[in-house]
Amino acid sequence: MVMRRKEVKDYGTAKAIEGAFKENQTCLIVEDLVTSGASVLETAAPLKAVGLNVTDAVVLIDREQGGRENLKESGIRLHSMIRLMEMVEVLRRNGRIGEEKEREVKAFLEENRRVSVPPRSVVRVRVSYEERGKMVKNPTARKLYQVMVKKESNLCLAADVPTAAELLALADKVGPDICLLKTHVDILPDFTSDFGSKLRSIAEKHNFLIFEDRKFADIGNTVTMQYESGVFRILDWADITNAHIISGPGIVDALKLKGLPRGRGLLLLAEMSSSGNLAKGDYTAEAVKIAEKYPDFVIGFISVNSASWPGGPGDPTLIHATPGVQMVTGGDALGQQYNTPFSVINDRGSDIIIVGRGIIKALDPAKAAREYRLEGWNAYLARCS
Ligand code: 5BU
Repeated sequence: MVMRRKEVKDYGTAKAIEGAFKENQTCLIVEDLVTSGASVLETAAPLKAVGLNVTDAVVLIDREQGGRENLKESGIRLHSMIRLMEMVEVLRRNGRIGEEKEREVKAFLEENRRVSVPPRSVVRVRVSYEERGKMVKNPTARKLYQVMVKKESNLCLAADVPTAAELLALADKVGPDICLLKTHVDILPDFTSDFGSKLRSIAEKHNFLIFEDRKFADIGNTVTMQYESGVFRILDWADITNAHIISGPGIVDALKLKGLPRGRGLLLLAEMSSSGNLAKGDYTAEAVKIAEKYPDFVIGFISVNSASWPGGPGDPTLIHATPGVQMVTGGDALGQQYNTPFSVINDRGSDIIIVGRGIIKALDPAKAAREYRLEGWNAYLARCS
């Protein structure tokens, strides 16, 4: 028997899941009743995060408002003792309610056949960054959560400036306000082999992590070489990198082979911000499935609107980072689409805002970074309250 704590306290065991269990054991969820299935999904997420298999839930009453279907989409079979309509029929047969009440309930169920999992409530009940940091296995993910809490920042700077020299200068300027700095190292004409160590010392000075947005996409064998060697030697200096899942889970095995011994973390591209992109529906769902199989190495997703996924942003140990963020909604001439920090964090289920031109093109990038940090953090506080 395991028990899920609603709140993780700093004292005591500081664990979200208590009980005697081993990884890969199967855990049955028992609830009193189910409506949309949101509550069962909230219970399932931390259980899955600690390595338990969750395939079935038993409830007393199925209120027949989409819970069965919503749970099935998340791989959980629902078993109910009685369905709401059966209960009404029994009550009616035994004279406990009249025909009119029976008709009323039937009409209500007709109208509410499929209540989707309420995304906002799923987002709201997600545990704090601090608590999530205590649940994760991967050391880079743990450090990222700690940095976010300490600096009150869920801001990632997309440092897409023209040269390495400018990037390093910018990193030093905005460093105090960011939890993460994202690079595209292949755009830097003055890249030299000491770039990584220089950036790492700035990261240490200001306490942020480094994310190379490499978007690996090849077969496993090739990405091991792309990650570890070549001119850029990404593995040596980037705490986090990311990968498409287009080539299948072998890409994760390969990156994990090199990255895990160094304590690195990987984000999977579950969605993209550009208009007309193909990362949606089944593709996104597959990214989630793959992520759940590698809790020690996959630390989360690039996502855009995980609140709309079946089951919402899901597993609270997985972090969501979202590009396409500016103070006002809109886009650029080449397909980029922007949402505001508040909507990304509060409505769309994300944890980290990734901001590029909103900061680097500002007259005072350090001031702009501070403003984005405050917007992002306040949105997080609003979501937690
Ligand atoms: P912008 O200047 O804020 O639009 O920069 C966004 C950054 O995020 C840029 O480095 C992109 O390469 C990156 N990005 C993105 O915009 N959309 C995506 O779906 C992914 C990455 Br994945």
